[in-house]
Amino acid sequence: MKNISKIGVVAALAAVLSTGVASAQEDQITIGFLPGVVDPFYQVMEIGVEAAVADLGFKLVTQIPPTWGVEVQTPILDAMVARGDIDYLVIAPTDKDQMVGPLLLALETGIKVITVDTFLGDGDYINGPVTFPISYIGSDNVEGGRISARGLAKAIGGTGKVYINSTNPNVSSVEGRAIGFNEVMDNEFPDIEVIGLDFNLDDMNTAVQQTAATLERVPDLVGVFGTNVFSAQGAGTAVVNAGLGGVVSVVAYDATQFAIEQLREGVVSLVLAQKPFDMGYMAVQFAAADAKGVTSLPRRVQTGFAIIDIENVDDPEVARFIYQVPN
Ligand code: T6T
Repeated sequence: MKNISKIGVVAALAAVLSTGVASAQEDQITIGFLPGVVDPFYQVMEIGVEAAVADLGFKLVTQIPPTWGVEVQTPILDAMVARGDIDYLVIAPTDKDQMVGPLLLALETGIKVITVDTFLGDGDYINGPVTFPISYIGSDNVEGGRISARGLAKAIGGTGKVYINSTNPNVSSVEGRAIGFNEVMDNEFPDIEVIGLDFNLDDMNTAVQQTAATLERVPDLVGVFGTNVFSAQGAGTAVVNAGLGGVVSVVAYDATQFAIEQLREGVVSLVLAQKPFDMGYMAVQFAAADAKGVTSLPRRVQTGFAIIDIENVDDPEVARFIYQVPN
């Protein structure tokens, strides 16, 4: 996969911003926003989308699936397409292969696609099997998995058994996190054993049960990697319920208030904050740029992380990336 230079991104955004006041043509642009599920991560992304839409004077149609999955997201997508007024769709595909077909149908009706947070195919929109989206704007999740592994390894002193709780197969984001995590554990920490991975289907209660079962089955477990909001919250809850807070260390992907509380309590040792506001805001800016005729938009933008631990959690420059959502 190609890395996009910062210069490329800045040039593209400058092209948008230099247009000044939104033109009449831009005013007519309607953005469809279809994230993966209701959760704090996508709520912050929605705030970013709304901010950019307001700044550019666009229209916005948002539909948020109540649960994760192709079977839920596809009919919502079809209904958005059937409206006939969406120009650009900002979507987090819930499966890297199965959402290709439904999105191609949307494309055929003239809707241009920008993927955020998750990608289609292998995410290489230049040379990969899927090239029709304008761009993928999101985290480098393999790298996020590597960061998580090093954080967990440090917390457990570089030795012992650890476990991964994740959401679904074939989702680029969480799949990448597990790949990066396993890669680092295999290559850098010979005394750490990854004993397995469970899929909780994006359900926190399932994550609690799975982690509790693993804690019983593997009494010498010392660490858990929760690959997203629900996985990490479920893992942390199970560890606390078992009275193992501070004994079994949890690394939490996604900076929810819950994860931060557990960091302060010593249950979680590291929280990886993604930048969902940036993903949402930039996706709408990319739509604006494309509509203006910009042809050199980066096909992939990595939005980066804030790595939060007990030492820096109160530093405003770090704390600003904790997901703040309206109650
Ligand atoms: O971790 C995020 C997102 O990046 C992932 O694709 C799905 O789960 C979350 O939305 C958190 O619940």
